[in-house]
Amino acid sequence: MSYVDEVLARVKEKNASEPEFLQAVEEVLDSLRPVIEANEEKYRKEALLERLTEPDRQIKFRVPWVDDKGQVQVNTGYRVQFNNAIGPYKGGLRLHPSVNIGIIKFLGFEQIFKNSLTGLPIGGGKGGSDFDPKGKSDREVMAFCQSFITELYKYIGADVDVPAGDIGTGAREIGYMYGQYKRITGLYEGVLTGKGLTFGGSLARTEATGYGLLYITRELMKCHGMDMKDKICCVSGSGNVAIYAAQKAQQMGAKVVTVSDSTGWIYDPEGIDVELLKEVKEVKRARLTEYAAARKSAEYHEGRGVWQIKCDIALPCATQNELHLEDAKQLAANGCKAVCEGANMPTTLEATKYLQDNGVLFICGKASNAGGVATSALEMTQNSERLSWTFEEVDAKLEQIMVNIYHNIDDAAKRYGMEGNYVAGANIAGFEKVANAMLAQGVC
Ligand code: NDP
Ligand code: 2IT
Repeated sequence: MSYVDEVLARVKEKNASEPEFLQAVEEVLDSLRPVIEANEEKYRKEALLERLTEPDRQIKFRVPWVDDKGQVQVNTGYRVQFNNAIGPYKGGLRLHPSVNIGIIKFLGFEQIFKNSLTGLPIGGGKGGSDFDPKGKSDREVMAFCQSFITELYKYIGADVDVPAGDIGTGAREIGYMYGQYKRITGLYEGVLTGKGLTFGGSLARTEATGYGLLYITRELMKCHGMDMKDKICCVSGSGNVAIYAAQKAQQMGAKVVTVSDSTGWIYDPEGIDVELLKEVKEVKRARLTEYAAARKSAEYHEGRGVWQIKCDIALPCATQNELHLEDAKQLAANGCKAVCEGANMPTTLEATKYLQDNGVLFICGKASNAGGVATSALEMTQNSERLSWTFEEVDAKLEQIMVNIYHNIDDAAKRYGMEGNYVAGANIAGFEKVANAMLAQGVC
């Protein structure tokens, strides 16, 4: 049995109840086959893949807090510190009722390769809780965040592990967490990213994931003889990533005709009104029905359905496994030219394969959504040097990082005879640096 198959079998046996983690590992190890085969004996002796697929540590804790009725609530908190071969653990905190250890492990595992692709010195980690911020008052969210950090502060630090936002965690939550960390430790340090601009946050971090997604998409299109002008884009989600992806796509001359949330989706043939969307989602924290109510050209549909709409470019920006095989078939049949992931692992393995086999350009999230964490690393740099850069400076660095990622993953795929397979390219390019660092640091 090949070394990859041996490790895959072992990982499946050990983590049988964690389907998302297994999906992420399978995708990565499958595409690393040619790299591993070229060094099979050495890597097996070093147990490189076993070490890579086993987190450095998993922290799980109780998060008690008091709701507005005086009732004590209890959630579960997690932080998975996966790999720090190339830098301190870095990755977001997800607050969503679906959070469990398998979800956090899949996200932490992906983060290792994504962070490596940024070219910046950050390792992989992820955390979160099954707390649902929806419908909670600001005071309840603060109570939760303070309790969460009262335990997590022991394990994080500017040179140790630097959490940030993800689903359900935005500027409000990071602010409450930062305040509590500072209060307990007395330290004013860059321990979290995505902070407010008055206390160490970086300009352009809010926009970075969505903007970065469009910078890499434009480079992909350009390298295939196409531009963004007048391209029809379908975006899913309507949170941080989706909003700024839609904004940058429109700035590039494309037309974004859909967005979605967990209850329904919007088709707006005249193009999404991003300012209205921001008002509904960022200010009012309301449902998309409010967007439809305020805009004549918009149709609201219950359930899921954005991938039925004919488009040139599809940008899944909501959550994992939201683009299925039947969606991939519909997109390809509608002449979609490119799918670039804004979310983490939004496309199922079968859907990815179908797109790749049917001539649809496909960039996986660990490459195409890396702009968020890359800009977090730029926030860390600014915090360390106690300076803040202009929006233009950060944005220009972000764009360069995304263009570099495209060329690195393209080159890596070509080196192994898989031209155009950007999934393999991303996994290989991300892996090479981490593997070299792990081997150089000895058995640890
Ligand atoms: P937000 O919480 O800001 O927005 C999430 C959006 O996705 C909302 O519209 C939400 O709808 C929808 N959504 C969430 N869960 C589900 C679900 N189970 N089914 C259907 N819709 C769902 O999160 P972000 O925009 O920050 O994150 C979106 C994706 O991008 C995630 O995969 C995240 O991991 C990834 N990502 C985020 C980065 C960042 O910097 N924020 C960086 C890189 C990747 P509703 O409001 O109804 O829940
Ligand atoms: O998935 C991700 O890359 C993020 N949620 C951002 C992580 C970060 O540390 O900025």
